[in-house]
Amino acid sequence: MTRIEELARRLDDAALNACAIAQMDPENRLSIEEAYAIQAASIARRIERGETRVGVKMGFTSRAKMLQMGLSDVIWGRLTSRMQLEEGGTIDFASFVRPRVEPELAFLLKRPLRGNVTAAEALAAVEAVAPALEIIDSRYQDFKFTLPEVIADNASSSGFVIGPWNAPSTDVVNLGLALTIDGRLVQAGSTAALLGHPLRSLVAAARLSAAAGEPLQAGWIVMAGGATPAEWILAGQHVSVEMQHLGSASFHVR
Ligand code: 0L1
Ligand code: MG
Repeated sequence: MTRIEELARRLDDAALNACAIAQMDPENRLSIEEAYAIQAASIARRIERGETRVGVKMGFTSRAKMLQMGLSDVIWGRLTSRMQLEEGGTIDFASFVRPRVEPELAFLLKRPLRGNVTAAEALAAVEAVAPALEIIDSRYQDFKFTLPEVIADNASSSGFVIGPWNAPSTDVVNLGLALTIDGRLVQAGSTAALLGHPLRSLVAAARLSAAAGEPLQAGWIVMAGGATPAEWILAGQHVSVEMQHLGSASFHVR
């Protein structure tokens, strides 16, 4: 087993068993390329277990967060079938290390999208848009990680819930949204937080996935990124996002 495969195995086991692991690279020696190779190898293990690839998640899509992390680009992760949770369904708190939730916008693609595309080309590939929730769950102890470590850890992605699909003609540039937990407003924001325009996130997804040799496919979902800071979630809670014009998505935590 190569070092990349060994690190991928550690992360895969941590996600599978909801058991945190120590940082693998506290001195920040892993390159970004190695980090994505570890991510790819850990997702390959899931595919070997029968999961299918269903799309891409974008991370650090708010300019403020990017600057805070000293980044000049977004990061991305891979979505698999097992990560998609039923809308309005129940998730098991014990199946996560220490989960958080963020409100997102999701795109469904009707045709492949690869490389350097314009916003108009990206929009022309969109079948539908939906309000969504991403469950993020860093597999590292005490939620401490470097940038390569979080990339290797599939950009902390753990699950996602998609609300109703809407026509792609819906203007998504500045939709108000409210994240509530047990009916209490915990975050309010706008889809404009996503790189100033959510389509920029889809354009970045097309560029980064193609560069990795895995161009976006028809039928794939692209989670465009968190529109507000993430919130911790606990067993017993009901989590919901309501997005202007698009509807809502929710789940319970058992
Ligand atoms: O924006 C994202 O979805 C990436 C989150 C990765 C960092 C974290 O675990 O908060
Ligand atoms: Mg996210």
